[in-house]
Amino acid sequence: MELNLDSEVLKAYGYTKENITITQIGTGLINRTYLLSPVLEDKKYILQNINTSVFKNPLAIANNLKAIADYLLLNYPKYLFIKPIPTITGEEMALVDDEYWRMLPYIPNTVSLDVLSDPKQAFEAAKQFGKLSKLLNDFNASSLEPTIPGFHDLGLRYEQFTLALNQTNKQLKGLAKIEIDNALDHRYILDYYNSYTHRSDFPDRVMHHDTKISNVLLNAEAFQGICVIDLDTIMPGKFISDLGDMMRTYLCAFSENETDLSKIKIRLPYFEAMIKGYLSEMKNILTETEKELILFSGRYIIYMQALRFLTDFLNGNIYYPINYPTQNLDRAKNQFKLLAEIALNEKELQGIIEENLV
Ligand code: GN1
Ligand code: MG
Repeated sequence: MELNLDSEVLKAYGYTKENITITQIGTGLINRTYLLSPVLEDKKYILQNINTSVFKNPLAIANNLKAIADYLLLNYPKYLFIKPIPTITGEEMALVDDEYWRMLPYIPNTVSLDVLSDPKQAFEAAKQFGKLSKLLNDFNASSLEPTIPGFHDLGLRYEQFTLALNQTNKQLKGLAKIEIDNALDHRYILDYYNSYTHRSDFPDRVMHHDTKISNVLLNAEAFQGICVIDLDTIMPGKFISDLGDMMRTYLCAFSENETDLSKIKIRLPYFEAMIKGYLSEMKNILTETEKELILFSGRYIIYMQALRFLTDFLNGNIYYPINYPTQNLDRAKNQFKLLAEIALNEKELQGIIEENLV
């Protein structure tokens, strides 16, 4: 496939279109990602265009990653942290026609999965995200800049939803009636969240903030976790962000794009594996308050994602790319179903958590 990639971007890294093969990869909704295979090298690289309408301050990403990479190199030199490769003039990113690009090493013999097909994968992924937070436990999280201000601030997401509700038109409101009621009915999740945010043993930690399975590289044969990727949203946050997004994306066999809601079910063995993997790294780090909030983390993130999809639908789909007009509404429906499944399985899920905390 011939890609419309400006040769100036390649030039910034010392390549030309003649000495490199380029393929577009990845399934993320936000950034565009390419695999570069230089003809004369064994190594391959990942080239990513940073979506600056989402990441309005790309320098914050570069600064955060540099600070974390330096810290990890000093304290845990064996840990594989994928940091950007500088341009030939030593910049952290290439700026071409007002667009920011960065290049990363491609890690050979690894795979990135779009769906989980074995609980072991949930264990390995959760372990990797837990490990990153554990190694950064003594790193000063507040020294990092939020790369998207208020990204996982449920209060802000709720506010954005009510704003969209007041500004939207009758037709969209009519179509979304059930989901709007659902969003309002679940407001207690926000109240519960607010009752915890100022507790002193609910600290800000370094969070990845996008822990879906495709953001973990696994060994291609044994599916062992190798490292985490997609580091743009590494910033301070509460531990419920990472664990919650794993619950949102690992527990059901079908993604947020599934429209047959009868398929939205929770797989307990995946939950158990995920909890075991995460706690294998974080059990001795989490505070008592955090331990209380393990199951809540799923509710918090699933509700927030439902609000975000619904808000975007009411706003006329300005954030998430869609394939058909009601896709964001369908995604919201899907997330509300998942939220209901958490409630339905609460006892079993809490039981698994408690078994693994002893
Ligand atoms: C976005 O682009 P992707 O898929 O990595 C979003 C996440 C959402 C996710 C839902 C920066 O992530 O917060 O959970 O879509 N990232 C941003 O699919 O908004
Ligand atoms: Mg992402």
